[in-house]
Amino acid sequence: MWSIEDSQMMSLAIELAQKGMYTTRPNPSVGSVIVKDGEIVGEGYHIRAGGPHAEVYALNMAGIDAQGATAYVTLEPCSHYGRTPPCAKALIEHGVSRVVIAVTDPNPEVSGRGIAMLREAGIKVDVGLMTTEAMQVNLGFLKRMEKGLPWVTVKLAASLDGKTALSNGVSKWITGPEARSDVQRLRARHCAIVTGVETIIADNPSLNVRHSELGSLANQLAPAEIHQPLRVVVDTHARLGTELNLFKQATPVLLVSAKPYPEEVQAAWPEHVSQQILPTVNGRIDLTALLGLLGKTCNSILIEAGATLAGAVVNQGLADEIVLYQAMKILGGQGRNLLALDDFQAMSDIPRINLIDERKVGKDTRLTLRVSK
Ligand code: AOF
Ligand code: ZN
Repeated sequence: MWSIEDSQMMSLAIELAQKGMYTTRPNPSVGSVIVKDGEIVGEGYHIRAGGPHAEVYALNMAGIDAQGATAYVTLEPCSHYGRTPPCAKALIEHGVSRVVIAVTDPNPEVSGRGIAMLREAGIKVDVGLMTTEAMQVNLGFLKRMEKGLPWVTVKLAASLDGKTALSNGVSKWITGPEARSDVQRLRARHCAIVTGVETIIADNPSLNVRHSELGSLANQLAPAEIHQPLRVVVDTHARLGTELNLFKQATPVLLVSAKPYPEEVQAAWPEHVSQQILPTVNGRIDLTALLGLLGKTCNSILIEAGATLAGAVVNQGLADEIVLYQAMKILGGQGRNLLALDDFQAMSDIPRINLIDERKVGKDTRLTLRVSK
C-alpha cells in the first residue's frame, strides 16, 4: 500500500512535527507535507496552541498546487471548530485528492471524524503509515487523550555506584555542565516539573528553564518562546517556608499538601503561588490523584525528586520513562541511593525496563529507559 515516496514524505512530515516539540503544548506536535507530481509544493508544522495547524501552513504554501495533490499528515486532520476551523474542511476546499495519515487523533472532538469528513468528500484516505515513529513525537498528548493522565518522565542523576550524594549529603556537581544543560532542554519540553519538599529544603532549587543554559536549543527558541513549566512541590504536611528560590520567578508554582498551609504562610506567598489539597495513601499524597489533577492540563510531567518521591512513582508503576544521567564517578560510602524501592522477592517482581537510547553527554552518559507495565 505504501510507496517509497509515501515513506519519504511521511518521514519529512515527522521531522517537521518534531520542530514543534517545545512550543505546541497542550496541543500535539504535527507536521504536514503536500506533494504534487512527485514534488513538494507545501510543508508546515504546528507551532503553538491557538495558532494555525500544520495542514494550514502547508496548504497556504501550496496554494492552487494543492489541487489533486497528496497531503501527508502525522496526525489525523481535525474535524472540529476549536481555536481554529477544521483542517479536514481546509483540505477538502483546497481540492487535495489523497490524504495519508500516520496516527488517528484520540481527542474525543476528532477521533475518526476527520477521516470520515475527508472520505465523505470523495478524498482517498490512507491511515497507518509510520504510526510508531509518529507516535513518539506525541507520547504525552496521546496518553493524556486516552487516559486523562500525563506522560511521566523520571529524571535521575547518579554515580557509577548508583549514589546521588556523598554520605554527608553533598550532591553538587556530580554530573557535568553538558548534562545540566541537557536537563534544561528536558525541562523545556515538559509541562510541569514535580519535586518533593525534601529536595526544596535541601537544595532550594528554582526549577525553571534558563535560556542561557539551553545550549544549541537557545538558537531555535527565543527567551519569550520558552514555556516555563509549572513547578509542583509535593509537601504532604505543608511544611514549606516562604523564603524560597522557587518563588522568585513569576511563573506558576503549585504546592500540593494534605492540609492547608497556615494563614500567615499563605499571606506571604507571591501571586503566582497556589495550593491544592489532595488525599493521602499511607500518610503520603496519593500520586494517582496528583497525576489525575495534572492530566487535566499537562501532556507530560518531569519528576525531579529525591529517592523517596521518585522511588514511589516507579514503585507504583506510574513512570513511563526514566532519563538517567550517569557520571563516571564513584561516590562510595553509604551515600544516598537512586530510588527508594520495595524489597523485591523475585526477579519477576522487579520493574521491567527497556533501553531506548544511550549517548554521551559531555563526560557523562545519558540513558533513556522505558518502563513497561
Ligand atoms: C491537526 N493539525 O496541527 C494540530 C491538531 O484548539 P485547536 O483549535 O488548536 O485544536 C486543538 C486540537 O486539534 C488538538 O487537541 C488536536 O486534537 C488537534 N490538533 N490537529 O489536524 C494540527 N495541532
Ligand atoms: Zn487541524
